[in-house]
Amino acid sequence: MKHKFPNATRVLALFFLFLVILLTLRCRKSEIPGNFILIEPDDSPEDVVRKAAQVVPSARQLSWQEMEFTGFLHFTVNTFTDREWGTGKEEPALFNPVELDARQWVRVCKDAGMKQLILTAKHHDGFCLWPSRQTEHSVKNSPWCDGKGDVVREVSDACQEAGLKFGVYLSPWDRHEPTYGNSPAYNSFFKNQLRELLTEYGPISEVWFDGACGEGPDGKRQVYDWEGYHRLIRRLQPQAVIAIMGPDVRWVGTETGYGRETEWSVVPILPQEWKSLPDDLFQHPYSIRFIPRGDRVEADLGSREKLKSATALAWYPSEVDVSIRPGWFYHPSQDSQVKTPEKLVDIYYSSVGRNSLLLLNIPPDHRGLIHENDGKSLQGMRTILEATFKTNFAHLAKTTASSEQRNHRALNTVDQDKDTYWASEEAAKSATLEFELKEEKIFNRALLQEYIPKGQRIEEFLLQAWNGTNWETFARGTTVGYKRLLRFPPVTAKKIRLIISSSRAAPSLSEFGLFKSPLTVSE
Ligand code: FUL
Ligand code: CA
Repeated sequence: MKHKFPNATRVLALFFLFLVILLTLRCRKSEIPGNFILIEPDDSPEDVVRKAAQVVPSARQLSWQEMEFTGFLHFTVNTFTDREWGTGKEEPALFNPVELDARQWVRVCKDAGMKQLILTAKHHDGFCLWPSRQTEHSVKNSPWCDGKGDVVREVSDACQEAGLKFGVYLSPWDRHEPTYGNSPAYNSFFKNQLRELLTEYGPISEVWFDGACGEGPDGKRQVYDWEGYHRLIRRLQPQAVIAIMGPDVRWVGTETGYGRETEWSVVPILPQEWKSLPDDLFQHPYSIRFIPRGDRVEADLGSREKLKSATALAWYPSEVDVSIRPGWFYHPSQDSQVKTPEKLVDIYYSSVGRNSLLLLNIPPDHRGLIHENDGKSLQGMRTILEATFKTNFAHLAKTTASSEQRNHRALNTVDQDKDTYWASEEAAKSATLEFELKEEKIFNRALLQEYIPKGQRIEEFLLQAWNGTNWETFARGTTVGYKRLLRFPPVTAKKIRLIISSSRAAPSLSEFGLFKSPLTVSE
């Protein structure tokens, strides 16, 4: 009798606990924001747009995006043979960068503002910049450091010392390896190489896979085990993004340095590109494995029109890869064709300023140093960008919005902290923000940043200045995303307003800025 009451309470408590667990499990898939979402056959076009606005970056995608500007280092036997693609028949003895100084590479790139370096550990010719145990075709059979050198080690150590992240490019296409074309044997060879890189060089933040798949000996075709490669990376370096032939980072579609004016980070995924898996190693929070097939090069990837026929959507942000020289590898004949600081700045606005990450290639020369001309151009680029962005005239401007949420006030857009943001009321699909500067200023650049941990929403906006009688439009744009930079002829004003005329869901903005560039050109 004595225990009856407590027992009943216990049963009741257990029942409620069970109910809570059940409800949490039921809600999980629809309520946890993730970077992949399925479109159901009965979803209306409005449902699809609403769903697109719910897709958010994974933690690894977010920290990748926040780097903004990173570097590529193309270096191998090609540097000594003056080629872009090696044949695989090069003698390792060719590789002898007698003055190699990875700290110089890192210094030059860090001074330019880069936050990560990706090294070609193995390009298509198969020569390994580290003493791989899987092949003899590597630095260990070169005269450099008497065969005891390791370029991957030098660069990863130098990056770690300088506080830069480190990534690897490992070409699946291998023109040297005899097993290439014998799919199972080569896949296991490739995974063993990948395992060496992922376990012996500290943290790896990006793995860059090119999709090239040339013929093997006797015309045999190699079938890559992408799922196996991805699985290995997720297990050994879970924080690393897998780029291009991977689910985290998308190739922008050109090698010119110019991204799309309208760049959606949420794009449709084809039915043959994804499947459900019993674990969630790949795509949070659904157990989805997504392997891109082919390049996405069209001008429009993610508009409402494109969403209409989608069966699944993923957060799949774009990376703009481009070389500072015409070639990816160093060629002495191109010493006078290094891109100018102005050209690099133009590329910066057209990549970082268009919701992409800039991956700029700086190929070390045959001495094993970054050439003086490349260093000079990078310095010049840095000087212009620093001069432009050092003073934000909108900082602490008096800011009002057509609507705002209590914890996400309009003034959060001018506090120079990208982690605080303004959010309009939930039902809004458009909004106006007004900024009153402390005094009249002349500016020719503007910055907008959406708060992407809540998704990408803005579809169209314009910027206006008060001329004493009217609001005059001086700039307009479509998507914003992580970062949008605009260039326009100088405007003199004290009051500026941003009209977000179309948005997929309640618009939000983490930062707004107005700047004056010393460059006279507006392009
Ligand atoms: C391409 C390669 O074929 C080039 O040589 C270079 O590595 C570039 C970044 O990717 O597809
Ligand atoms: Ca802010």
